[in-house]
Amino acid sequence: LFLHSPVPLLSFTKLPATARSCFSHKTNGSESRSPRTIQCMAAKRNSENSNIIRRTANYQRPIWDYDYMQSLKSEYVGEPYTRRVNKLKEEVRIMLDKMVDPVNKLELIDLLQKLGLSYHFENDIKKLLKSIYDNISNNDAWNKEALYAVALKFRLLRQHGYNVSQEVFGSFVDELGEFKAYLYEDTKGMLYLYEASYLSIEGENVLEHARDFTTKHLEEFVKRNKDQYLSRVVSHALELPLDWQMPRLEARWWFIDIYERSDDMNPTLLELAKLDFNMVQATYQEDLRHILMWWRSTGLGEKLNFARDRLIECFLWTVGTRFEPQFRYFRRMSTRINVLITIIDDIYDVYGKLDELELFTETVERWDDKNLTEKLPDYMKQYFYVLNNTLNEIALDTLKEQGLHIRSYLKKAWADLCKSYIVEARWYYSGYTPTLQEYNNNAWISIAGPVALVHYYFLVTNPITKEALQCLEEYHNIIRFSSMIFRFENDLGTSPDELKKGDVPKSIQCYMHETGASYEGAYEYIQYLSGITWKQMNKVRVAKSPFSKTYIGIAVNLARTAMFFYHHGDKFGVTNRETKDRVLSLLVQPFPL
Ligand code: 0FV
Ligand code: MN
Ligand code: MN
Ligand code: MN
Ligand code: MN
Repeated sequence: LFLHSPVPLLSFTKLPATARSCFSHKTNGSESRSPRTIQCMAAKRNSENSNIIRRTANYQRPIWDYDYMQSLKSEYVGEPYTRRVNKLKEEVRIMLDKMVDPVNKLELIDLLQKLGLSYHFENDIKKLLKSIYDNISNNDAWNKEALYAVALKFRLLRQHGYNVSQEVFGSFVDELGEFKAYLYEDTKGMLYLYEASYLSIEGENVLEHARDFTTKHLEEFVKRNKDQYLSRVVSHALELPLDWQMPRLEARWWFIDIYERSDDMNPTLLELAKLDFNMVQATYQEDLRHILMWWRSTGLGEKLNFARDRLIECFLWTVGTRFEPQFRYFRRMSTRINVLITIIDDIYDVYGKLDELELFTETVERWDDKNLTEKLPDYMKQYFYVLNNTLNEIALDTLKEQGLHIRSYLKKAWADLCKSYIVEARWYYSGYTPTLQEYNNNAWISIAGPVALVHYYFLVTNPITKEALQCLEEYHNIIRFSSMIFRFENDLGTSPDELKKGDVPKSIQCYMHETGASYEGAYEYIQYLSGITWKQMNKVRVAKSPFSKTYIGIAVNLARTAMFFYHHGDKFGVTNRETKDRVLSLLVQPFPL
């Protein structure tokens, strides 16, 4: 299905002049070319061994003017705004307290989540969901409720880590397990059941079945009711279900495009959503100033100009994983990690020669071995120094705050990453195509989810526990599944261009090679594997865990952010289209109040 949100977000042409100036005016040849045509070019480099042929992906230059991005300064900071937000929050809390019917309360919580406001009401929400879960054995009450109410309850409970059973849908299915026919006319029920089905766990047949037929009925509904309000909500959901959406983007979509026009729009909520959005955006602009200062200080932008310079996009990724304003430290540091990952990936996939890559891998494995470090070619040396400094800074912060030495955990994660990269590089240089299984066993590490999530853990966790450290080191299933989804989605979005520039065969190509499937068939199969992995991750989300809700949320959001960046192509490598609009609306432009 290729429905897109019917009302586009702010488009570039409609922006005021000031907003336009945030784009870099520096151009090079690659910008005038179609961004999808990535050409395989041989570049010559003068070095010890002159005339080395290197690949270059000819990536677009950054589209953002970093001076402009660094100068962004929102007016939405300080007393009067905080006071107003607090007053509105109080009103919402009173609203929630006054509600008698638990279903109304759940609808309000759902709305608060969609509008990106639920982080203000965490305790209230926790208490309410706990009391609902504790009363779950009271099946009679569930049996009397409408489909949408049961589906909503089911989804919210699972989203918050409660392992509620699919049996709650028992009263809606007949003896054969078919949903009863009268339900097909209930579009709201169908929609809520559809969204609930994305919280399902492997083997939950009722929900699997529900996903198929709700999709079918909702597609028909959209066809029949093109212009309706509900139909816009439904097509948005069909495009990407709620639980797969990157939260901050979803919030912006809900209050700008949808909630304002809803019949039961509540002005207090709408005002809070908009004001809070602008205030949170102000903290992003502060984050950006820090990150840009760091980036300039590294000198990597000039030195490694063959690699993707995607600072702003890496920050957008970070906002995708934890958007709430209090996670400043996480955002500033994790963006650095994302940037460093992007560069090293290009060194291995594009620019580096095999012997350099072997040397770099060994250097990272041994880390403090000066003999190796000194042998690195200049471009790698500078990168490695920056990497080392960044890790030391994070390790020092944790040492100061918690008295713990975490450097070995960070180094090991980078060693694992580089070892997975070198496996791919060797495959590439020997022209080998692995089986899908062989590829997957390596690719969930080479996507960099594990290395990212190991760092993210330390950036948001205090106190760090022994048990969690153990699970982190073994790459707990929440890390594995999130990374696998990231990998599958990345392959779906990036492998066409990767093949053109010269890269190892990715999952689609391995599967084609192994089974003789067509491109379309293989594409569908990898999509299917991504879907299965979501179900496996859903199981982990509701299991007992050594990790905090904050951290589990980050792992899930990493997969959601991958869904955004790679759904219908590569929005990370190619950023002058949809990604540009999203950066503008989430990071640059306050919502006019
Ligand atoms: C790798 O892209 C890359 F740069 C990513 C995934 C962005 C970094 C962001 C985070 C780690 C959050 P590419 O498609 O080149 O990756 P592969 O693994 O296919 O080379
Ligand atoms: Mn789609
Ligand atoms: Mn790559
Ligand atoms: Mn790679
Ligand atoms: Mn890729």
